[in-house]
Amino acid sequence: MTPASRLTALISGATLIAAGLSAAPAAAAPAVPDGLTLVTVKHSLLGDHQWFQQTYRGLPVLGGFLVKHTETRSGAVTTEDGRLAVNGDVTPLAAVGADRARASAITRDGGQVTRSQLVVVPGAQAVLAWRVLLDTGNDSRELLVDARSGAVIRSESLIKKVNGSGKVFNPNPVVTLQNESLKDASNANSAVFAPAYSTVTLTQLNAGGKLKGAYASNASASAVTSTTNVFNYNRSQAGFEQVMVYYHLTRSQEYIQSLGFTDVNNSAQVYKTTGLTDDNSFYDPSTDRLTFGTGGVDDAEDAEVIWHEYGHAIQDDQVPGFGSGAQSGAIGEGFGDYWAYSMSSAVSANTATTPLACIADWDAVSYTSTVPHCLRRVDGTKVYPGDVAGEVHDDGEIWSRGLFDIFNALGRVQADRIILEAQFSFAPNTTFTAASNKIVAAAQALYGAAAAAACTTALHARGFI
Ligand SMILES: [Ca+2]
Ligand SMILES: [Ca+2]
Ligand SMILES: [Ca+2]
Ligand SMILES: [Zn+2]
Repeated sequence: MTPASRLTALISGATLIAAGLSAAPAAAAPAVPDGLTLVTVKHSLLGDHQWFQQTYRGLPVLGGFLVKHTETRSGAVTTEDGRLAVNGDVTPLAAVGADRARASAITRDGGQVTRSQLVVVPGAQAVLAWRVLLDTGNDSRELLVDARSGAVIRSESLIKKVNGSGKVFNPNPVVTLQNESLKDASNANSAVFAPAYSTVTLTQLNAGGKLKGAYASNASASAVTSTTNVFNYNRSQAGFEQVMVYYHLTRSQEYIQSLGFTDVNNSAQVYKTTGLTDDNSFYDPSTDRLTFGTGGVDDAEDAEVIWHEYGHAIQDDQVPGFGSGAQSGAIGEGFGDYWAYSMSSAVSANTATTPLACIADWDAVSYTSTVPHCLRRVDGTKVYPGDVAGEVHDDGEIWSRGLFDIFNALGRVQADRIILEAQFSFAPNTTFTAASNKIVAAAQALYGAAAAAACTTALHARGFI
């Protein structure tokens, strides 16, 4: 680029201040210097504050501003110049129309357009872009769409995220305390539980003091609130389960994103910890909502139950209507248990007292008499087809053992990347064999022949392939 072709919208601050000062007396309308548009005038105790939007060839320059403060008493004027350099030849004519830009934005993030305008994005090579605002239902997003190509340059949430804190079990008190003798005692808190509570950071919260954030949204009755975003409850208080689910869903989604996936249930998962007194929890695909029952130990006091249910939400997001057949239903239950196993592996010791393969160690104390107390295990010995019982949770143990073996052959990160990647290709009514072949193919594509062979070995051992 030749120096002569470089353009800049910046004029000197001295010129501008001079223009402002040379304007009419205070009572008259404020002067509007060239390249700036008056946005608003605010009146404070000590003076007036004129805010200007920087413009370039008549278009707003994103983020560029200038403010002029006039002290009422002395008449002194100070200026803060927040204008930004606009370099390069920005032609203020859009090749891409507003309709196409809006369509690009909706394709990227969904939702409905609330506003669109042509802007200049400043920088070393300034760009003409459409600024499109979207309401996606659980977020408000600002997208910049290149006005030459129609490509989305940037997408950001306009909702301020805050961190809070709260007390949780992580994953559950049986594992943390290495104590298989714990009792629910009708939801009573007691000293024995004290060392089982962890104080954690609640990330991704929307401003507003509720347990609503980027990846989890509390829809429980009498939902707890905190103006300071501190959510400390014990297990006898209804707020405790609400915090448990918020935290463990959010951690799950943050882990998924750390694997590189940006489109695996990447939205605020709605959940309820109230209204169901059964000893059961479920994901409802018709409402995209998780409900946690309070029978026996409150289900949401055990993170492994929360993660199991999130597994259903993950698969339903990846494959609309997933789990419509007997085997795909079992794959759904098996994956939920496996997801609980994988998530728990990051926070659980694998001991003789509480083997990592034991799922829902705490919830299960209410309905099992042998130790360790397990809702199910992921290290069973059942094989397809001889051990198929025709019940999705039971048959899910065949699937979860296959995933367990992949995890232990390849490690957590590779196993989870392979399994999540493969699930995008599962049919809603997939079979053990078809799903196994997708996993082997994903392993081959992501990590090569040795990883594919490890998956084949694990799934062959279960009789699937
Ligand atoms: Ca409770
Ligand atoms: Ca329960
Ligand atoms: Ca466990
Ligand atoms: Zn389930």
